[in-house]
Amino acid sequence: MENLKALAYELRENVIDMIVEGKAGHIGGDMSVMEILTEIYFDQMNISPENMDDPDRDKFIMSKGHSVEAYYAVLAAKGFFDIKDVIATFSKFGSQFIGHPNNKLPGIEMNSGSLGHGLPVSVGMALAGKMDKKDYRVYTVMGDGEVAEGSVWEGAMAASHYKLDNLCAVVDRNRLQISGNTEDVMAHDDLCERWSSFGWNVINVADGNDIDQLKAAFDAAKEVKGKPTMVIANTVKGKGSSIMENKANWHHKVPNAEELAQIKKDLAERKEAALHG
Ligand SMILES: Cc1ncc(C[n+]2csc(CCOP(=O)(O)OP(=O)(O)O)c2C)c(N)n1
Ligand SMILES: [Mg+2]
Repeated sequence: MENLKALAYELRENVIDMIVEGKAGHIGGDMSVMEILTEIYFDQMNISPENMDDPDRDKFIMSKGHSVEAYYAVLAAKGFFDIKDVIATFSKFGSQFIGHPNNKLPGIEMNSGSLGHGLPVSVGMALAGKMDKKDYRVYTVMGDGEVAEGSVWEGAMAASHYKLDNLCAVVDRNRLQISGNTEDVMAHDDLCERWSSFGWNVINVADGNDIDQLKAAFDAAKEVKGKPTMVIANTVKGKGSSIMENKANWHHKVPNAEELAQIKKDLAERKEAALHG
């Protein structure tokens, strides 16, 4: 599907099916991150099942690993595995599609889910790329609750110290984490200033669920020399259905029959609007 806006809604439908079938899932963060992953995988990165052994291909780390359902949907759409297998087995005993990313699956570079580790590992990969004189880029996506982890800031320091302009990190700035509003749990509303004071080029994306705005940010990041780029993507947790949007209790939740009907209807309408808008 060439229309990435519509694709992001179709992938959300896959996520809902996974979560309902598997009776588990971090639904809110899956919904907020979908355009970020779609734009990175379908427009920015040089990566496919065919080129995984190419030392020059781009690399991606899903640091907010609890949003694995969104990650599975995107990887399946890229051809790494069959979405039917994911939906049928997600989170079930014996399934390879477990509740956090694991690197035994094709396309997945790093086990994640313990928050705060994706950026430091991405820094290592980007530094290795510089040392080996490779042209690949490294992308990673963190949650806005996740950036309270101390290891994130060690990675931030190292990335600017080593001038890693081949590294592009994203914060899925949905303003909610597991227990509520990020500003109540660990305030960081000056997120842009913090990252720029750590020596990063910072791009604030006003609507982080807008493919066009994300594209402009990632395209601009590629032109920046001597600094890593942080894309702060201002998203909506639960994006796609008003019953989930901006609601902390949808961080991890399985919709009941009534909620499911509403979510499916809303997603289908938004997909239709994206197709014809
Ligand atoms: C080190 C660590 N501490 C705690 C958790 C439990 N946990 C899972 S998701 C989550 C909230 C994350 O919030 P955020 O980063 O904002 O993610 P999003 O809103 O995108 O779902 C927490 C605390 C974890 N996975 N890892
Ligand atoms: Mg969050």
